[in-house]
Amino acid sequence: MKKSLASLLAGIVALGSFASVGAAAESNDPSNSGELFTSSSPISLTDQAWKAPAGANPEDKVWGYLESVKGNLSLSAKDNVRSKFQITEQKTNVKTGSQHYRLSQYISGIPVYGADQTLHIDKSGNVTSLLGSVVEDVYQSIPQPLIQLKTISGTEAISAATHDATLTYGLLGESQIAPAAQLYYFIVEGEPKLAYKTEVNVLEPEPLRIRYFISAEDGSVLFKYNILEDLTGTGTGVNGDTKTFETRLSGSTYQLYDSTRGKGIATYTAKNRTSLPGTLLTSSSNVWTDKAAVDAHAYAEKTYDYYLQHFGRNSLDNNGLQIRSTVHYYTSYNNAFWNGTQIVFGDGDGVTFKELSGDLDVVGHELTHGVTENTANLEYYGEPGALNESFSDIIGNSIEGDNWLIGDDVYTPGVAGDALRSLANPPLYNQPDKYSNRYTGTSDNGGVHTNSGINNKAFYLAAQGGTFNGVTVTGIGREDAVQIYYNALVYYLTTSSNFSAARTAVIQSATELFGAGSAQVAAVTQAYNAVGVH
Ligand code: ASN
Ligand code: ZN
Ligand code: CA
Repeated sequence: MKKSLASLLAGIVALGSFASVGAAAESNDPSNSGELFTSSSPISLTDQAWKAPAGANPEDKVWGYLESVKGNLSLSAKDNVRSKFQITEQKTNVKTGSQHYRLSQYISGIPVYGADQTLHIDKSGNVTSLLGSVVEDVYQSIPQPLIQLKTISGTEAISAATHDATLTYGLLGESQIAPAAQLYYFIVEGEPKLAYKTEVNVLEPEPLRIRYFISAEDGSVLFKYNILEDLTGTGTGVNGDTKTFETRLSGSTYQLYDSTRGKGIATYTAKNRTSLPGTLLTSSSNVWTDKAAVDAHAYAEKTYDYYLQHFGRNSLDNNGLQIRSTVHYYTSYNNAFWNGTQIVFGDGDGVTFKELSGDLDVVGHELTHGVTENTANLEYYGEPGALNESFSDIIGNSIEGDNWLIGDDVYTPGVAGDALRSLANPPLYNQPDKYSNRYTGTSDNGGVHTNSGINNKAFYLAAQGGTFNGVTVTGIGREDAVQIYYNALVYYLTTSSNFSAARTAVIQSATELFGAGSAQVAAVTQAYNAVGVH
């Protein structure tokens, strides 16, 4: 059951106007609900005709004034205002000498949700205005026994909310605010109900701040909405470029969390330590200054979008898997990695690397490890390991799509034009570009970051074309090539695939996508011939 907040609060009347709560209340979008309590008519009771009896203290004035305007508050002559309202706050503005009161309407000692007021006494001691909302007269004739219908305790209401959120979002993490439940009269479609207001506030499985109104009669959910708002943040990345990305507002705190893609994209900081995922990044403004975090977040979004737009893939598992990144891992850490559940970025030592999230092909590389794990699951050792690395390079580099280099945007900040690896010319960075030159030792899991150059070169030749080792390849362009390689990774390759199996897989994939006699099949066949993989 889901009712609009408009209908829920329809029984509440703005002071003076006695009209409905206003245009904002028409909206079914719960994120607009904040307007409900500020959209009441302008100051309504500003008549200063009432004069306080001589010697009355300020609180007496509050009650005396309310008594005098009872008719405007939908109270009957026999009602005692002291039993219908309570003063909840009193503050004096030292600059003006005015006293400001906050009140709430009560029925049988229980506050009415949304029916609160402010009352103002100027420095001369005159009541100047009363603003806010009260419930209509008809709702005040609540049968006394309503409170007797209460069968649910506050603790049970909290459990009911937790249960409901768990059904929607899965197992919830630790509460960020100690759960509490307050009992109110809550107007549901004109009917006063006894309800608890409570909140589910967790960061896991995703940042949630859901406000619940739980029936005190039977524990059912009368109304709920997520207080968190989706917004677009801006920030400057590692290389000084300004960009936008999706964030969330929780209360007055912005979170580096994008709820608009799959099951979310969340960016954390390890605060230069090593526990993961660390702390969800937050900011008091939606302009973000943590450059490494800005890039990790924005590039995770770009990677998600690329997979969706180019391959129709919904995140790493094709089921919206939440993408988590942690920046500022350890100190001066010169690497980035996929740990089986999330990606992690070091800040670099400033000489070999700057913050590693500052390069889209690095982010795309690490996230592609997550795709591989969910598809071919190529063993991260020996030839399958080198293929695993190569597919991360190929797709990561194609997401950025501006050159054939890996890591050029974050590698050796003091040296211009170099990179970690090159798909076009692997030997430039000490990788083989043909099978006969492969590394056969045991370091780096049997050279996974070395022998990847062979498959990288085959991809490059298929895409770009060229004559290599006496073999001429007519290039088919990066887009066709990456479609073929992605399709091979997802459908053809297996845990133990070696280079020869990759050749077969890529040719079969090209045949599936473009046909047996196609230029694409010719290109990938010639490309593997050129790098000596048969
Ligand atoms: N950055 C490296 C990679 O993703 C980390 C590693 O050695 N696995 O390949
Ligand atoms: Zn890798
Ligand atoms: Ca790059």
